[in-house]
Amino acid sequence: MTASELHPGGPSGDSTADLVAQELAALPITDVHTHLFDPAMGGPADRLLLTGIDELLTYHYHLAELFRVRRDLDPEEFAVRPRAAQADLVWQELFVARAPLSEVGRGVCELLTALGLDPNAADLAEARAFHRDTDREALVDRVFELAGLTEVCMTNDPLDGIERAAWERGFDRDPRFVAALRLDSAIMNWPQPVAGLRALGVDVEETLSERTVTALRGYLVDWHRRMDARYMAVSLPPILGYPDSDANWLQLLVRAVIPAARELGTPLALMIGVRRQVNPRLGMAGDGLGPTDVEALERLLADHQDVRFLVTLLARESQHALCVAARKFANLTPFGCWWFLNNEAMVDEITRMRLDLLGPSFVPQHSDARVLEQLVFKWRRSRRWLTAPFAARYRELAASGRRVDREVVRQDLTAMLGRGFGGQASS
Ligand code: HDL
Ligand code: ZN
Repeated sequence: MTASELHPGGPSGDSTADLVAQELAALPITDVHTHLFDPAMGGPADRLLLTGIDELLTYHYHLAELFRVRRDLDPEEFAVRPRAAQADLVWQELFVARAPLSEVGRGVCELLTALGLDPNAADLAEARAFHRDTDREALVDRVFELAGLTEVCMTNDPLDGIERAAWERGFDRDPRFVAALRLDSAIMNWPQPVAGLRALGVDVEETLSERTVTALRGYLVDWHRRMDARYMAVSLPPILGYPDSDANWLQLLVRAVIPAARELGTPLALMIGVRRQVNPRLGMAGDGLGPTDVEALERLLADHQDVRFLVTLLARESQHALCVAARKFANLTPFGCWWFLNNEAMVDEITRMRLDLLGPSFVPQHSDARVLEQLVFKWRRSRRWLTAPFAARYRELAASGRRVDREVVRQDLTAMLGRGFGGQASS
């Protein structure tokens, strides 16, 4: 990717800003969190690696917007329509009848143009023909090249039967798709996970006994090793409540998950702030957010300073406290502008805050992509949005007399957006 592709307006005339834009454009990036899958695991029919315009337009970000402009629609009735019919209606309502002004709407238009398709099309015939006529491996190659990515981290759940079948069948790994062991299904809403875990031979019981804790820790260690995972991750409600809360998931996090992370020497990603199903009628689009008790996170970090935590918070109002906590605890690496924060204003605000408080020791962004082609617009836009805060800081540094050259910029950006997840030594 070149800076001129990213910044159609051409060079800014500021040599430092242009240097940052060029290095960001050319940087091979590790995407630390996505919901994509190795192509060898399966495709749309298995609900694994999703591709194509119908999957793109039925992404839950678009559906939330559709129901706003079509309050007559019954989301439950809409959800059982054929996926192509859903996509047709999204295209008509959000892209034809009105301008797709939202972040994800503009993103799809940028994607279509990057793929040589017409964002002004009256219908989806051209986009569907392109998807039909494009070999999937070739599409993966094209998308990674257009997005400027080295690798993406998946979200892997052994308790998902379809995904587990792929692991049990075995497949030739594509090194561009890195495993990340996701824990929600194993520790949230206990004792719901018990039946699924026991079906896998994990000797847990309904009580949070030592037997349960030991068996769960063994499950995590075994599957992390089996997947050759890069880290473990879990999404959590806004309030941690540590250490006083008696929430089952907190007990399991402290007694089983953190010891497993320590045993594996692997980072633990905490994605905090989700209020699940604020509006259940909207399905995956029905989740909301809440501010996080960062002081409880600080206590968790303080009690486990030998474990490395990658943390992203969903509430804008919690971001400053997260940066301050990261100044107190080197085992905390803030990452990404997650979900409702993945837009120009929030990325700019949060990145400037992080650079000022932390220097180049955090992970600026991840995509959260659910459909392969989303990587193209999510990463082209993120690079554009990251250019201004980084350029401003390097420009000020240069103006102070400190040398700023291509090597130092490349080194910093690689540490932050490369395999090292923020440039700190792994735990
Ligand atoms: O829990 C998560 O990983 C979130 O990213 C959810 O999957 C959410 O639905 C999402 O896709 N956000 O972008
Ligand atoms: Zn996600």
